Amino acid sequence: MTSSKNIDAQPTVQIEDDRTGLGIETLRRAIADNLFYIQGKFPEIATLNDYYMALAYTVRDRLLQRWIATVQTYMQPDVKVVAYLSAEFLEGPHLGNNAINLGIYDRVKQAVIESGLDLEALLEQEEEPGLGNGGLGRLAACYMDSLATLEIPAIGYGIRYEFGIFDQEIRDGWQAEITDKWLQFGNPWEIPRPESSVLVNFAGYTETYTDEAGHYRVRWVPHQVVKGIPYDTPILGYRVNTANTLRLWKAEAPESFDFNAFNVGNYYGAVNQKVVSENFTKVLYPNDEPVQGKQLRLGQQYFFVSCALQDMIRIHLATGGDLERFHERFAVQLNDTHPAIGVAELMRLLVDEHHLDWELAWDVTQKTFAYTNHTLLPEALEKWPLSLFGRLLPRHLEIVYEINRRFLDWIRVKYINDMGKLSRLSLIDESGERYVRMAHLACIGSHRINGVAALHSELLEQTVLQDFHELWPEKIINVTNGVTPRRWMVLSNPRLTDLITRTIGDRWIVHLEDLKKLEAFAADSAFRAEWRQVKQANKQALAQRILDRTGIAVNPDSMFDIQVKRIHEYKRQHLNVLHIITLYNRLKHNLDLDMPARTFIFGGKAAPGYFMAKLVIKLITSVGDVVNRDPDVRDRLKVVFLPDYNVKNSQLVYPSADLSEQISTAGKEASGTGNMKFSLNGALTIGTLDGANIEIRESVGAENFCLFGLSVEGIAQLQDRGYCPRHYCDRNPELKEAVARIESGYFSHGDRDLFRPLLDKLLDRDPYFLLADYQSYIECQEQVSQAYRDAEHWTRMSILNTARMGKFSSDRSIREYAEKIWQVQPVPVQLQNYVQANAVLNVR
Ligand code: 26Q
Repeated sequence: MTSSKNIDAQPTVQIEDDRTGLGIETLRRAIADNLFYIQGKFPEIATLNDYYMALAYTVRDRLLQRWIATVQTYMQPDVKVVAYLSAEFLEGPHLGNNAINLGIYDRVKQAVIESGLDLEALLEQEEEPGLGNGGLGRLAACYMDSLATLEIPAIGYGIRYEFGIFDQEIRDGWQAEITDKWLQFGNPWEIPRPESSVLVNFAGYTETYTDEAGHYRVRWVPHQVVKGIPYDTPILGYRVNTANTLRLWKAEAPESFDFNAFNVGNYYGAVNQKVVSENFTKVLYPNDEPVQGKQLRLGQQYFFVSCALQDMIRIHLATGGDLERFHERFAVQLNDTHPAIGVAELMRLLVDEHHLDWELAWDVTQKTFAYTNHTLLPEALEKWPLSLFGRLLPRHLEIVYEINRRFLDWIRVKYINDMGKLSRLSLIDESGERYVRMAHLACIGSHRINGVAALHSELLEQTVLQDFHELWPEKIINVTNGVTPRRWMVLSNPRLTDLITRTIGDRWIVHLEDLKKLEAFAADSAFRAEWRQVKQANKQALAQRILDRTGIAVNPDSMFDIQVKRIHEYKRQHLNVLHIITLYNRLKHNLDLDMPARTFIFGGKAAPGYFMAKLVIKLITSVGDVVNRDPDVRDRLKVVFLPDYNVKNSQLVYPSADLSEQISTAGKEASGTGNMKFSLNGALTIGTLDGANIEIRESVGAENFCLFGLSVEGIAQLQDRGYCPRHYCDRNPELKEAVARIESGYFSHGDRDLFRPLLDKLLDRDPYFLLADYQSYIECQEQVSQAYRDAEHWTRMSILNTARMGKFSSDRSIREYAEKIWQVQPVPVQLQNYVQANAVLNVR
């Protein structure tokens, strides 16, 4: 040991700990160390994936002290915690995001270089957890990021699907689905917590009994018991100590249940039981609307919701809480109706398991839950056949009946003799086969209901939730969706991030309204030139990716006109195709036509059973095959379908768009969030008055937004007058020609039947009003082309789009939820020095 005199004489040299130190050399050493001790590899035989894992563990190590300090902080009984219940969390890759939020991205990059590697290549290795279908799942992920960044105590509860959303390949122009094996090389971001497992019951029957105190009670005798094991992933906030937990549940068989007690001697039966149990978390349903009558789906929902509520009750009791005050400890948000069974489950836990009185339990339940609605489409409202529901969850059906009985008793008094009201408000749909209406359960069991954009919330009040709105005029509110600028700008658009930060500083990353300061620079031609250079570089990167993935060479000087989202008829990808064919026809008629070159880029998955959506993909690829090869077109049009649109790919897409297609039928898209990501990254929007488009247009200014199409009212009027799509076709020569081009087999090697179902539907019914909006869309696209010719003007509009998108940060959304719904406050986390603490432990 050196003498104390000696230490005092030397300048202090901070020796960095290998697991927490943030210096470049320490990071480099830690990567080498993890390669050896975790992957069990040395450089000569290590794969790129080994290095990715070594780096991921290096970054994870640096999260852990924050994570543990956060969990400790939330153990304080007076801390109120948000529990975000969602059947989907579409997180996307973690490595880059964590490095950014930790503030070590550049040092990590350098350490990787000094290890003889390339960070881009390592980031590319990460398999993204695709545990969601689209907007709803991605929103949950953005909200987790904002909750942590705002230092709001939160836990995300969901399902650890073994197979997430399928990978998409395009074969012969059609979608093919490939199983998503995201866990095959291990997941460095999760930690299993088997010690916190819980049991979940299914099926069987209920019986009544009288307890020792003489109370009449109900006991559920299940036919099946499944064990839920939590897997935790830290969600770090931006430059704060808060690392909240995403707790996803995996289903397993409880060994003791079958192997010992029940199935003695029946080894194969027990093994089968294990397989059956694990099914609950095997695979994500790849539909973004309900599939009728799939018992396993209801089982998944109940499984994770029961795990979550049991977990919360355990935490509450373990930290000295009292169940009468459960709602003061947890604010539970229902992400759509998928977790709505939680209302009945909390009642069951409070009444049956913890012996609270019904009235008290109901009061606690209503104060605990709030419900977010994400759709107006009547076919997308979740309902479960009563028989199926009662078979799987016999006790919950009784509880639903009891909630309904009490609720309808009250309605009967309130609206005397109004049978319509009763049947419309009832938890049970009795118009034909009987169903449990999950939205009604969510509405009745919650103290707040919210829509996800201003128009959507208004329409909720006027349509699907009209009776509830009359009943509780204060209960429905709006919280417009938002997106996290950390992933959707800082991580995915480093060039623009750098330009903006050099110009206005970096406060905008956590106060997005600061982007307003860019407005002044829209008039600065040097700034505009830099802005254009950034867009150009981003387009080159996407062009390279398109070449790699599709073999199609696109020109980065052409306008990148992009539509990426799930494939749905209401989103109208085929309206975009009608525009492409119209331009193609014009070119064929006039080979010298002067028009700015466009590259049309599509991306998105179709639900595997959604025939029409799959046909739309085939139409896009077929039109592309013809147009891209036609020498007459001379590179003025290119059509690309980018396969396997997911979070990772999308991070290359948003920054490189010139034009964002948000063209859903008015009244159908609840909000949209891709629309926000595009505009934030400086794309102009061509869009309808739908969802959040309306608010985006208000924010960026009508002069910087390309509006077309019928409004909700216009659609309703047309509907009432009697909409005849065929008339629109007959009276519009360009539309007629476009349709005829498809009909003739021009895009299908002469096969006139291939696209017949699509054309028939458009001409006979056209439920999404493509033909009614066609002319308006074409004229609007004409103006877009004209505007694009003036690069300076276009750049000005692009800058103003970014500058005025401050409202659409998910930080703003989360602040609104915190204030108007959850009543929660930020709780900053103090870092403790665990390295020192551990040293003390070692001595002991
Ligand atoms: C339900 C029951 C059974 C099987 C599947 C489902 C299911 C799964 C996913 C139903 C719906 C979804 C997803 C819906 C969704 O993503 N909605 C979108 O939510 C976004 C976030 O609020 C909005 O921006 C979009 O407008 C909305 O379409």
